[in-house]
Amino acid sequence: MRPSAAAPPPTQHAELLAWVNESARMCRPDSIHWCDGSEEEKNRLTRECLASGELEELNQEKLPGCYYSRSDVNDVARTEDLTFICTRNQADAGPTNNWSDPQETYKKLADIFKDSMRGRTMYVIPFIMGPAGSPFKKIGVQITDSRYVTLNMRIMTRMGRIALRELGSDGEFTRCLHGKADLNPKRRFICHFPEDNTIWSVGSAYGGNALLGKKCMALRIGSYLGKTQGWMAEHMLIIGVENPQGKIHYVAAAFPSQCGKTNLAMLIPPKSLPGYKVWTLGDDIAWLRIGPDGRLWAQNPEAGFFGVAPGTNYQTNYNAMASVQKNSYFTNVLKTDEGTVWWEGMDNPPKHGLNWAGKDWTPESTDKAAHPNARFTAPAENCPSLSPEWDAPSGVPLSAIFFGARRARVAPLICESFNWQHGVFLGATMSSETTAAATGAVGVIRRDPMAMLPFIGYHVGDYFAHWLAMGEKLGGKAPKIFHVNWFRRDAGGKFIWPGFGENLRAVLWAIDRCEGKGKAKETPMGHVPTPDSLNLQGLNLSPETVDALLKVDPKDWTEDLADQRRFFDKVGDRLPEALRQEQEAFAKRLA
Ligand code: GTP
Ligand code: SPV
Ligand code: MN
Repeated sequence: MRPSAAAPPPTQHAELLAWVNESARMCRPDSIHWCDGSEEEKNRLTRECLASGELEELNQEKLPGCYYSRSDVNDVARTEDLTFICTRNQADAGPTNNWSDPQETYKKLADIFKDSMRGRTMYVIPFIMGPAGSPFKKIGVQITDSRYVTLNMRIMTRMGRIALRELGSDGEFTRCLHGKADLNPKRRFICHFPEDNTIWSVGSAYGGNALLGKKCMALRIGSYLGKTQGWMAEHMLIIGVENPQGKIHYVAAAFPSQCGKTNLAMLIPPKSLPGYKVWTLGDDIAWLRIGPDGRLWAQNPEAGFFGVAPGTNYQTNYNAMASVQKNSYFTNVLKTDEGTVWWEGMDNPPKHGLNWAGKDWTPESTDKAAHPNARFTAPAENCPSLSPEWDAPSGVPLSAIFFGARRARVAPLICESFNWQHGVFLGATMSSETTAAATGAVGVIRRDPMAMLPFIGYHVGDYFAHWLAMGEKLGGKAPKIFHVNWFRRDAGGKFIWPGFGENLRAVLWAIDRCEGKGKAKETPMGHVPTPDSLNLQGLNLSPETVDALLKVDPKDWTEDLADQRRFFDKVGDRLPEALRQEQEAFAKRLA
């Protein structure tokens, strides 16, 4: 018998105990384990995962503490079509979310959860989103029958005893119930009950569907709590940009999934920009609050990185590569014969390995080595560029907010909004090409307001209104808002901007603008840099390319405007009037 099976629950929290018991009566696990977050617990779970095949050991000399996992082939990305916001009133979920009735949904999912943990252990994972003691932090408790999920939660959140201590005997927590069930996509549902502070997720073990602290709690439930409590939960990285004189500006940036957040978060300045340094504070989620000084402060609620593997290498993202050299998990990449990992975009492919689907792979194979959404899970503390402020209880004050899209055409490299309200308009009308982070077609342009389309836990119109209301409160202390696009292509389909470390050049222009410097040209979309105001030293871009990068073509934007209007019509009568007015003003400037 396992020692933990008989251990008494390590909490007096009556509501928590009742909920765990109730969940156990439904799911019928063989045993219940309350996670304490200890090394001993990690080692035991790892041994069990190795025995069951949930994890495979990697070469412990080259990658100490690293393990490999292959997911079910049908369980490799977020499933937005199976993700629901379950509010009592259907209208409150808004036109961009799938909705289902809370009572019916609890019943439908209870049927799937019923007896689903027989033969398995139920892990109870108390966790904190945010540093212990921080005014930003929120507590969640995840129940899961997946050891892989438990081990990943251990990296992505502050979990175990520390969270129970913070919770006390009557603290509030988000109930996060997760079960693998049979991993059948037909019986897979990711359901949020914002009015009950509850998440039920069943049938998937994939990151965004199963590590419930992340997208489900920190964004969908978080955005709802933020709306009611006066703060914001956003799909944003956070960086500190230090200039050669040692002055640091903090910037948060919202880009859709697989559109460059982790890369910008870990940016290494190019050699031709000596003396600059970028500090990493977060790579996916930011919680934003107005501080006592009236400025907007940001904090990363997570404790690790769940990053995209393909495309990551020592040139494009040195800091990510350095972060995954120890105590990390790799999911759906290629495992080489010597027990290391490989994926598309890394140099020197191995002669042979087993690919993400477990098939023999050689460089001649037509199959992918790694799934396009293959991921690594790495502790934040592994990152060489991690900011000393990353877990500061109060967060960091923002100078600028970026909205960034992946667009082959139309959107310029960088554009500064005229003011907060216009910046909210730029965010609200963002569109971007879809990626492999979610199931469905890749490369299709879709409206993705604030990079939050799949993550807003309530009505999108109310969400826009909340952004505007936050701006009112911030007044003159609001960060400046910019729109960026690293992904413009030429007629042959090649990226015309080198991207990655070179993106710092656009960031530095934005910081210049925050300091009242930096020349700009007014366009219908906002202020774009004059070619001479961007530091392009050492880049070898032709003047034509620079023009193409900074171009705001009224013809292209008039086409885009038609689609924007359709989107605003879809938002319906909860669309703030101010955004309609911004749209009309934009139309006038274009004409
Ligand atoms: P999620 O974790 O899904 O939210 O993604 P993310 O926004 O953190 O994106 P990430 O930084 O992981 O980048 C996604 C893909 O885009 C990777 O394959 C990167 O190599 C690639 N990428 C990132 N930045 C750039 C860039 O500036 N230019 C180009 N061309 N590709 C980039
Ligand atoms: C994303 O899809 O935006 C991710 C990965 O960051 S997941 O955690 O699966 O949402
Ligand atoms: Mn993300």
